[in-house]
Amino acid sequence: MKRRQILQYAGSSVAAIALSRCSKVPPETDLVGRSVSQSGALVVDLTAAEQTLTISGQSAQLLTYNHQVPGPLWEMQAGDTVQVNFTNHLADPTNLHFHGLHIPPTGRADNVFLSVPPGERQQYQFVIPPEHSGGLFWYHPHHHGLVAEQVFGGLAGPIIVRGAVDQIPEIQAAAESILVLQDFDLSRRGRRREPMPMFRRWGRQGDLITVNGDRTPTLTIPQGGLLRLRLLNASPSRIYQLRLNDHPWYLIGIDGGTLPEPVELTEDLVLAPGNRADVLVAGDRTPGAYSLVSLPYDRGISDMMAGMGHGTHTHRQRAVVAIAHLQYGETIHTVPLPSTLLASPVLAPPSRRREFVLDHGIDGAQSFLINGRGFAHDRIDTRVELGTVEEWRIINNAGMDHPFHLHTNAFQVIRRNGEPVLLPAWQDVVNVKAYATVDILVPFNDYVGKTVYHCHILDHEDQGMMGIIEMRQPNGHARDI
Ligand SMILES: [Cu+2]
Repeated sequence: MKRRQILQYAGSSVAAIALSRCSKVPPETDLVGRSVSQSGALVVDLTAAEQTLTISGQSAQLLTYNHQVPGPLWEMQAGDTVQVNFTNHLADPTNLHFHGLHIPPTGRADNVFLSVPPGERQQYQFVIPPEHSGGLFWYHPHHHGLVAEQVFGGLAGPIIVRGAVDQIPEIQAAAESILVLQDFDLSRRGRRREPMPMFRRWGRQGDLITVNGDRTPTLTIPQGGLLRLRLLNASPSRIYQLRLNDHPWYLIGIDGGTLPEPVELTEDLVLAPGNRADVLVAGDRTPGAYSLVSLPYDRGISDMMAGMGHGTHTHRQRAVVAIAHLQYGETIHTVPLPSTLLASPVLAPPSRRREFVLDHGIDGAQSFLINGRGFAHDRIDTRVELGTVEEWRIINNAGMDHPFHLHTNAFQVIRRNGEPVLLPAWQDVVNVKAYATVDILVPFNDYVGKTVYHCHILDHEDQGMMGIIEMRQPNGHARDI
């Protein structure tokens, strides 16, 4: 990857472009690999191919979108029409999932049941609803059985939807950086290493952590202004525990949703695979340099490995990794923290409650289970009616974290281990820690058809921790809980 490409997200300020008349914005705003919708439409070509490129200063043979890792940023407005002309130049079949977008799960939209064979093309097309939440989303392969391998090869790209949150004046005036976190396991010659069987089972991880395909970018906090950090965990298994040393930061949204008000992060920010975080850093402290670091997070794998005679974590897995350096820069625009953000829509009472029990079975292709069953293409596990709200209890009966992800409809996390969540966020991935329980409210709106819910440790998904949900028009039968 060229340096110019690496810098396309970090250090460049997307929102600051609009303020260029009064700011010191890097002149290069038309960035390589960034596509912005025009006149309500975004049309992009996207090709997946294996390629040798430079990542984090070393040569690596990776799986790329349009010859880069991560893939190009797509930026669109709520209400836009999107067309992706996709070509598969990989050696295996693949497809695309538009993670977090509230769009149809059928046809040529967010249809994970499509398969694009090697050498073939597939055109994807959908409309982002006008009321769609503004947020950071992403695209990645979702071909069952190959998902972990392809995402671990590098296939992931960020999507920005501009919506109501982006109209908040303070947010509009903030500088903005998008940070795509990935990890890789490369040989000295830059080849992707085959994961050890234990890592393939419990979730592959690599020691090389990259941010937008590079290592530890330097970001600028405008003095007296705001830096909006938008983080995406695009790793297949790694859970990041992030800390901004010696400087406050404020969460304004998780995944594709926005909180009612900024919340100071008094604990570390934990991002499971697929999670995003929208965070503000206010430049109101002593100007200086601050570091955003990733701390070791044990998702239960060390116990699993030790229990199976594979020892504990290696030294490198215990290391604290610098994700980004933040330094104060010139005042672009004096901007205070916004006091309020967006009110959360009020949900109807749930019409049905369900339980989803996550557990491990015996070794084999279907050893990760939901409600005792591994994934089957031809079985509908859950049927829901459009226009209803359901309350789901996700129960993790295993000694390892399982981040639960639902396609098409975001949900609100209302309880953890029976304790109410004070400021329920809208999210599409919720990490359910070992032996923990999480309750969520899911409104099923707008779209009928089949889609999936699954663990976002992608090896677990590939090994069966996924179910099919069918959303149908109401059949007229009332249901009590
Ligand atoms: Cu899992």
